[in-house]
Amino acid sequence: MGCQNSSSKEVVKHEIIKPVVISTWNHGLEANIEAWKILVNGGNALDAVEVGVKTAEANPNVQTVGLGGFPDREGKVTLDACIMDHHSNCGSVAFLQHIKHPISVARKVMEETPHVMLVGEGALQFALEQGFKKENLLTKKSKKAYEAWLQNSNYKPIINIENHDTISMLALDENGNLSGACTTSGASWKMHGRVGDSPIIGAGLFLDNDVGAAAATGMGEAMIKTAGSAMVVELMRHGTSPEDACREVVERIYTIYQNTSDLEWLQVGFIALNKNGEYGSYCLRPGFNYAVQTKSMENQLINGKYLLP
Ligand code: SD4
Repeated sequence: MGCQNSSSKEVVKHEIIKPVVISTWNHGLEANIEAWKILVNGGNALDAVEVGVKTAEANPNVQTVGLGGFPDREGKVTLDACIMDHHSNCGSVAFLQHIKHPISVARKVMEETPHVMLVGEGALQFALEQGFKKENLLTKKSKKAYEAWLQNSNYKPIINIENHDTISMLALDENGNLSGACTTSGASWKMHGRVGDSPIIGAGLFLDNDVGAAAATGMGEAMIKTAGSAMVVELMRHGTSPEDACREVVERIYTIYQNTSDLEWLQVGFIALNKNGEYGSYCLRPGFNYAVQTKSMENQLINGKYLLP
């Protein structure tokens, strides 16, 4: 009898759209192109996100990621990155100097060590042991910008400009597996030693292969205070759509900051991708965009919906 009851229930099956890749900001377009080459040939999401975000790390004109990143207030380029795969394996580096591809060091932390996170000198030592090359990441262009900033030494981020450009990427591969990557030189002119959300699993990036993935950009302190990316995934677990899940966490951040002076310059944005290949985004203020490519849609930029006018 019980069988009859259950068989009479309509089973709603979602068509799963895959592969899909989604990444933050304009440079997400170029990153998606490289990731897509892997995804469309049946490659895995982990390789796709690593290769994808490396384009921004290597590009000296992207001044908030990798080579050419804006330095901290002491003139040092310090990088944060993390990566996570469909088995919930993850690796992370923070406050890493002199290495152009922190995302690849993060992957090595994941694959070659019993740990999740290495920071500072220890992360650099590990990278060198793994064969990464020590380089000067402070380009002439970023040095000039730093010297101009030194004139006033005013630490007041400009929305969507100075804190613009962390690359976070999420991918769902042909096998239905998710991975994510996040890499940045962090908030420009930050205090020496400051670490943002980008290398922190749960804040800048999180995924659960049964549910979906989420990643962030913007003022990292806000994502850390809310465990932002983990919360987006948790909301999706309970059936919330990717966009609504991102919006709910942005609203929580707004609630925390609404009566503070920091609100004036605060920007945060999330991207999310669920197991069915549905994606979405939400940010605090206009100006945030992200790039998406799916099997049925060409690589393109989409403006994030926002909370405040
Ligand atoms: C940070 N979340 O270090 C990074 C900055 C960022 O787009 O995302 N910029 O706080």
